[in-house]
Amino acid sequence: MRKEAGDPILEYREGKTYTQWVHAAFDDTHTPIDTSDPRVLAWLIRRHGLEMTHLSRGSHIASIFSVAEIMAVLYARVLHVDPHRPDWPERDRLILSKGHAGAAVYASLAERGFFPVEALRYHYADGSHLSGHVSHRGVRGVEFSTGSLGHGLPVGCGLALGARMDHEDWYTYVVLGDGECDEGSVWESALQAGHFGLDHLIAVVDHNHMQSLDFCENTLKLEPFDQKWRDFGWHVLRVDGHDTDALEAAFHACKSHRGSPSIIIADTVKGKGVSFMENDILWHYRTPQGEEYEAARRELEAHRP
Ligand SMILES: Cc1ncc(C[n+]2csc(CCOP(=O)(O)OP(=O)(O)O)c2C)c(N)n1
Ligand SMILES: [Mg+2]
Repeated sequence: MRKEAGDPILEYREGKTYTQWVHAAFDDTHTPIDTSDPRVLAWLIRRHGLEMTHLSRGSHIASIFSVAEIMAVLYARVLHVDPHRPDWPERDRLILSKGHAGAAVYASLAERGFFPVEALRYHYADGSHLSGHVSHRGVRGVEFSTGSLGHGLPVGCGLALGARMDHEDWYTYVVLGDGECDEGSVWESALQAGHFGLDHLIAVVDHNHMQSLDFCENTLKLEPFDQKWRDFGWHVLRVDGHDTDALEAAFHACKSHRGSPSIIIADTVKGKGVSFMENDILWHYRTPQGEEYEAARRELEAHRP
């Protein structure tokens, strides 16, 4: 989180701090913000995702929006983590394997007290620890750097296997993209986790049916997706990935399941929350600027929980 005053981002913000700017842009004067409510946290993830990609001229806003409820339920309701002791040995481990949506992790960690929200203004900035893809270097609460797709599940398997060998009771959570499941390493680790019956490993697929610049169906078919995981020995649940109650119930069901690893296939909409970004290939890489930024901001404001 290095980077000091005088950088172009601060000048772009007309001298306002990030926090002042966001509070003014979204008129926070009337509504108390309770980050332990997953619907509120998901909304905060979206608004930071918008601000962070706007400020940095960064990409992947649609990927951030599609995973917002998944991350919010994890950070608000499921993970046993402590912002004051990010290295607490008995904590649960979370890996966002679709690391291009890193802003969703940074926003969650900041809003849950791991580091100041103000630090979010350094996302993507030269010299900043808050790199565009998730980085654990210098960022409290991040377990593992990702961005090169296909690495989160193999590492998650290793963590879960290690925990079992040490007779530890904590859980490992891995969040994957559906396009990411084209990677062979995902299926190698799926096979391994099934073989070892790693019931403290819980994966989630953000199943938005899109990857980069096309639909998954046109790129590499995944169906029958649920059945493939079952065939690899996994306990499979399927939920609406924007329904925070359904997600929370699914996580609890996975935690109490024994004998095999669990996966939640969460059906989502890429770009969820801003109508003109939803299911539009363009918004994988496009950065929100000008009238598009303003329109997105107004839509999010109108749907404040
Ligand atoms: C190994 C690897 N290959 C290619 C890329 C480039 N890339 C970044 S995002 C992306 C699409 C990912 O699609 P998906 O996993 O479905 O994530 P979504 O953005 O839809 O949530 C690709 C191919 C990458 N980051 N890593
Ligand atoms: Mg996808």
